[in-house]
This record gives sequence, C-alpha cells and structure tokens, in this order.
Amino acid sequence: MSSESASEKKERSADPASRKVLEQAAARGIETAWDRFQAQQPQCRFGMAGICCRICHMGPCRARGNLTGVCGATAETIVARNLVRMIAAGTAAHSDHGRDVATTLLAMAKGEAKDYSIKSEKKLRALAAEYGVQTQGKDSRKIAAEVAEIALAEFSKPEGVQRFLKRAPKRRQERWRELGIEPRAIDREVVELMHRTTMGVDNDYHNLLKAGMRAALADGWGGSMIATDLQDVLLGAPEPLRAKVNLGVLKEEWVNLVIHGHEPLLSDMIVEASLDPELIALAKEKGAAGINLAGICCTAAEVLMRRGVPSAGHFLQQELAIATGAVEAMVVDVQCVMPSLPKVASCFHTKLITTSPKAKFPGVEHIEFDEHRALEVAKRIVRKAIENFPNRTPEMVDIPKETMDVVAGFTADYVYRLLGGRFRPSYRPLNNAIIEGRLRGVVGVVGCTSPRYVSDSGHIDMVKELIRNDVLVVQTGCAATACGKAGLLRPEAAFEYAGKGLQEICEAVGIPPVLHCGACVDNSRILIACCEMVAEGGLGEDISDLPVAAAAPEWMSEKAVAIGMYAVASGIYTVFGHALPVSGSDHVNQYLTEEIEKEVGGKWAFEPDARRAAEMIIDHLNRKREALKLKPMMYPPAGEKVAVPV
Ligand code: BF8
Ligand code: SF4
Repeated sequence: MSSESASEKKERSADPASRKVLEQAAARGIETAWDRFQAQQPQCRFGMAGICCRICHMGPCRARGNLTGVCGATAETIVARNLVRMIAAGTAAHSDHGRDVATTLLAMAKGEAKDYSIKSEKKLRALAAEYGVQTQGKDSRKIAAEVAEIALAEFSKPEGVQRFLKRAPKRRQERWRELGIEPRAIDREVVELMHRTTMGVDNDYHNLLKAGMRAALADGWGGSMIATDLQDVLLGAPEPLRAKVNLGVLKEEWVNLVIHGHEPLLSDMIVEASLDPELIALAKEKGAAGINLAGICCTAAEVLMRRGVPSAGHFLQQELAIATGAVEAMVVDVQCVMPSLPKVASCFHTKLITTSPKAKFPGVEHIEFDEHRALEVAKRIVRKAIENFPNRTPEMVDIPKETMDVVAGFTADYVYRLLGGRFRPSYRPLNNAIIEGRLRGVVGVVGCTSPRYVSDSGHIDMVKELIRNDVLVVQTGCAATACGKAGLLRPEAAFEYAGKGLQEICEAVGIPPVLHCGACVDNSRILIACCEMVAEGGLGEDISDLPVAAAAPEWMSEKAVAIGMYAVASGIYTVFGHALPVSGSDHVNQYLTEEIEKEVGGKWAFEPDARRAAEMIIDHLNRKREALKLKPMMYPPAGEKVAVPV
C-alpha cells in the first residue's frame, strides 16, 4: 500500500465514481494500478528514453552520446529497434484478433460453429465484391467461406500486398508504393520486424522505422480492418443506440457478470446466454433479481455498440469494478487484462475466469472458449456467475451511483447515411460543412487511460477544447468511455460544450458532438471515413490533405504505438500525451516529429498537457484549411477555454 493520503487519491481520476471506489479500496488495503504506479517512481530514465537494450546477453546495455552497446549499437539503433518492436507487438495483438474472427467466420460457413450466423448480409456481399468473389447462384454460407479464406490468406500469403490498401485514395497508394511501405502478408511484417531487430541485423534507424511503418500499416489496413469488417458480418454492423456507462451500471440486487478483454466472439454469446430463461430462473432461485452484464475495456465497446450492454468502465476501472464487491464473475479473454486481477478478486467473492488458451493466470479457473460450442461455453460461464451470487458478502458491496447516458454505434457507413439523410446518402454534407467553415475538421481522440495522468482528464479536456472550436470528434476504446462518463457522448453535449457550427450540425442530424465508433480495432472505421471524405471531393486528393488529426492523450499500450504509427503513415498528424520512448535519440525524435512528414504527409507530436495538445491540433487543422483555401470559420469558438488540468 502506498502511504498517500486520501486527499491525494482524489486527484487520481476526474471521475467521481472511480475516486469513490479508490478511497474504498484504500480503506480496505486493496492495491490498485495507481498505488503500484506510485511505488514505481522514479521510473527508469533509460527505459523512458528508449536507450536500454536487452536484445542479446552481452547486455543489457544502454547507449548515449559516444557510449554504445557492447556490440557497438548506437542510441539511434537501440531507440528505433525498441520502438518498432512495440509496433510488432501491437500489430500482432490486433491482427491475431482479426485472425480469430476470420477463423470463426469460416467455421460458421462450414456449419461447424452453429451458434453463429451471418448477421450482415449487406456487409458480406460488399466484401465479396471487393475480394472478387463470385456471388451469383451461391448461397450466403458459400460466399462467407470464400470471403473468410481470402481474409485468412491476408495473414500469410506468400506474395502480394494487403488487399484493403485499395480502399485508400490513389495518391496515398502511390506514396506507399514509392516508399516501399505497402504491407505484404501481416505475419510476414511482424516476423520481419522481429528479425531486423535481433542482434546484429538492421542498424539504420531510418530503415528500421520504415519497416515499422509498413508493419503498422499491416495492422490498420490489414489485421484491424479485417477484425472490424468480419465482426460486422458475424455479429452485425452497429447502428446508433443509447446505452449507459460507468461503475453505477453494476446492480446491487442482481448477478453481476463483467466481460473484459477484446474479442467479442465469446462476449456476444454471453449476452445471448444471459437471456436464457432457464438461467434467469436460476438467478432468481439464488435470490437475485436477474442477470446483469457489464463490459470493461474494448469488449465493453464491442457489446455496447452492437447489443447496448452497459460499460462498467475503461482499462483503469477493471480493478475498481471488482472492488465494488458486487461482481460475481469477471470473464476475460485477451489484452489489457491486468495481472493484478486475481489478487483484487481474492479480497471478495468474485470469480475470475480466463477463456483464451493464450491468456491464463496461475491458479485461476479456466473455461476455454471454443467457437464450435460457443453458446454452451457461454452458458457455463453465466451459470458459474449465478452460482456465486449467494457467496456475496452484502456488507462488502458498495456500488457508486454514477452512470451516464451515451449514444454509440457510429460506423463509417452509418455516418455517411446519417449526415446525408435517407434520400441523399453521401459524405457531401460533412465535406460541405468543412468547406463552408461550419466545421473546422474531424479529429479521432482514441486510446488508453493511464495512472500517469489524472485519469480521464486528458481525454475530457482535449475533447471539450476541440468541440468548442467546431471540431467533430470521433472516438474508440477507452477514450470513448472516458468521455462517455463525462457526458460528452450525449446529443445534449452539443449545446453545453460545442461551438455554434458543430452545434448546428448536431442539431440538424440528431448526433452528439463526439461519436463513439467502437473498440480500438475499429480505428479502421476512422481510416475509411477519411477515405470517403477524400473520395467525396473538395478536400484535396489524399488523407494528408484533409483537416483531420488523431490523438491519444493517455496512451500506454504497444497497440497504441502501432495505431499511432499507421495513422501517421496514412498521412495523419498524430499527437500523443507522454512522448514515445525515443528521447534518447535526437535523430529518431526529429525524424518522427518532423522529417517523416515529407515522406508520408503525417507526423508525430508529443504534448502531455491536453489543452495545449488540442491547441496544436487546432493550429494544424487551420493550416490544412489554409492550404485547401477553404472559407474562414463561420463562428468564433464557443465559451471559455478549458482550464489547465490539475
Ligand atoms: O485496445 S484503449 S487500454 S482496452 S489498448 Fe487497452 Fe488502450 Fe483501452 Fe482496448 Ni486499446
Ligand atoms: Fe548490448 Fe548490442 Fe546485445 Fe543490445 S544487442 S544487449 S546493445 S550487445
């Protein structure tokens, strides 16, 4: 336990519900990520600067100035190698997710995964057309099988580049080709990065970073895009819906089952199982009012978008959900699942259940997910949660009251229909709004939450500042949950925080000023929206011409690094809060924040003060508007500047 006082803990999160549970946890001697972050201070400066190398066992080494590693590796080489290894890991995570979805689609098509079906015929047919699959006279399952096989080949095909690159504007495709960064098979790009970065291979930081871009593009335009598209086929394409977020969605009288992780294949089945009358009857028999599902992390975003299941919170709230004492079971699959969970769960009656052969904990119950008998596995998990209800200690239960309404479920396709109306479905109204100066631009504020910051404040401050300046914000992952909790994902938020131009659009179309586009793999939807904006015309010829930007104010994961790099390599100005671990090499830092722009049209920036970062983004949008010779903005920014966070 850290020795911090309760008042210091109040500044750990901008969210009152999280602060309340944090205090409760501290009083019970339960350690959280914030305590462990504190215990790690001061953090290793070599690690922060990216100059620590552990690649071979002549090391570990550190390099700086004239000091090189034992093998002679310079700071440039070590920093670049470490960074692209982060990209390899991030790309691997998103892509492995995509592969599992493709495998399940194929199993469904062959009749081997009977609990799944084709939920979006439209999306399947669109993909078939794109992949060149003949559809005439074929039944949907046959088409799905062929689509799944082609998607699976994207991971390991011996030649050719990623098929979805063709979705990008022509100019973008040409740039990638000229630079030699068109990603080939996804697995190949990850393997090649690991090869290049092993001892004594690629020592040219520029060459390494180019390979890093290519692997990152294999994530954004490959693995993540495959995950998104095939999930839409198999689980349904999201449409806007209302739902609730924050810890208050847990219910005192109910069996609370929290689903946490990333891949929605199992969690979607758990939603199905929770509707089973026999299981509901069992819950009542055990004294509960019913079965209450809630999500955490990106799984939350997936089931919220498609099923309206409430989200108990983001990454930093996983321990807090258990610490309410009201969770019968937390079921996890892969990614962003804190290793601390068994310890927190051991303080309560909560059962932690792992489901992926790729992600286990010693001593924790494992119920393996198998797509061939998905509903059966899901029912077993729901039953476990119900049976654990009588073990709850009522005096340990303390659920914060806070919940917030959100509207979620915006896809590139849906925004298109919504903005254009049913009779004129097109991106024209969005482009026109930008051209006429009603909207300054569009910015994706995405990514993690981290105890490095006053949790959520980075997201909230940045987004408020952006919408105040007539910027339409699109979000995914934990960023969307953070802003959702603060009420920014309600249509009413337009009147409370947005500039007049954005407000007019939100009012006419009935959308919030901040659009929830799903989980982190769904950042691929944002790429597609950018392509649609270019295709619609009037805003330049390439993604890098658009007045758009990306930000991850509280990033922490390797996946965020892969996402940031594919955004930059797609031509998007990308601002991270804390700097990437590259400060140990001036060359690498300068390349990423300046020189790279000449090559790909996008670049990195680092700024931990979210309000200042928002100003940098607004300047960037203004520069892009000037270059396009767009009209001046119609209205001045709304209200007061957002205060600098504590
Ligand atoms: O993929 S935003 S903390 S949960 S890494 Fe993780 Fe970051 Fe959340 Fe989803 Ni994305
Ligand atoms: Fe040291 Fe070179 Fe080995 Fe890295 S690869 S640990 S710098 S000797």
